[in-house]
Amino acid sequence: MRLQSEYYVSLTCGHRQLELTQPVVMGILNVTPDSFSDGGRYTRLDAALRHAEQMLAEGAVIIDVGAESTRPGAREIGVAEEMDRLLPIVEAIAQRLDVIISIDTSSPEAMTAAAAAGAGLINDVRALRRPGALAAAAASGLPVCLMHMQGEPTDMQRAPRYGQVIDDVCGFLSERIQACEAAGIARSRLICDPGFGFGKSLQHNLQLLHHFDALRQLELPLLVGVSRKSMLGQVLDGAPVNERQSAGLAAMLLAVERGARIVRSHDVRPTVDALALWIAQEQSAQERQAQ
Ligand code: 7PM
Repeated sequence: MRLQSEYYVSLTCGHRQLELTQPVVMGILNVTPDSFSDGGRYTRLDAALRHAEQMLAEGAVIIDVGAESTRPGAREIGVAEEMDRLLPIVEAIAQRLDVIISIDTSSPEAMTAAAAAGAGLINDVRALRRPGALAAAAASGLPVCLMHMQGEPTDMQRAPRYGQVIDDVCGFLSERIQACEAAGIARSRLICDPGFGFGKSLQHNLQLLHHFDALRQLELPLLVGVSRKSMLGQVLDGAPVNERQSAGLAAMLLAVERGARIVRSHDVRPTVDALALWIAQEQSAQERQAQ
């Protein structure tokens, strides 16, 4: 197995470069909604900064900041509220930390404002399907992660259906890649993600994991997000979120073995450690081959 020289291995994220010659970790920053934060704006910002700082120290290369809840069945929050939560945090991290900031958003207004505030990557679970999103992402100049989702978070887990899940997901992503290119977003700016848990049954998720290597035909860097997801709980006979870490690491590593190069995770340190093992065995094999 060689490193994926057939893919674009370096993306320009604003004034930072994302090198994907080895798998990297995207740490998930939880942005607490106002209602759950007792100390108000400053406390919330301070907590977010500390969390970002810790993930950076643990080896995260990207920090993913999301304010809109994509939780199955969640209510949709307005753009104003989303920007209100997102922008101060993006600004604060950009000013203080040497890290690529990813924004988990579908709204064109948030993309434009976050890019101006110092974000380096757009992560859209709706793959730029909202009106104006293609144009906003194109104008930002930033790379974009296109994720597959069937339905909307409010109803996506009701009765997900596919012909062949891997073919349907690949077909959808191909169509979105074409839409991006038509809108002036070069292929060299794109990342793809099958969207584990987004309009998928357990069987769909397991098939996607097993056939993750089929996504390589897209010839773009691949992102995997399985951290703490309910598919892990289902495999573990209903294990709660705080007992899913080991299974999450196993799923992550299977995806990496099959081609994933960005790993989205809540648990940065354990993910970095698991990847260190994968990277070491990969390099060992390459050195032997070079001899
Ligand atoms: C509740 C349930 C809260 C699920 C949050 C979620 C992905 C993502 C999310 C992913 C990419 C989560 C999800 N998941 N972006 N945003 N890929 N690119 O589990 O898998 O974090 S939100």
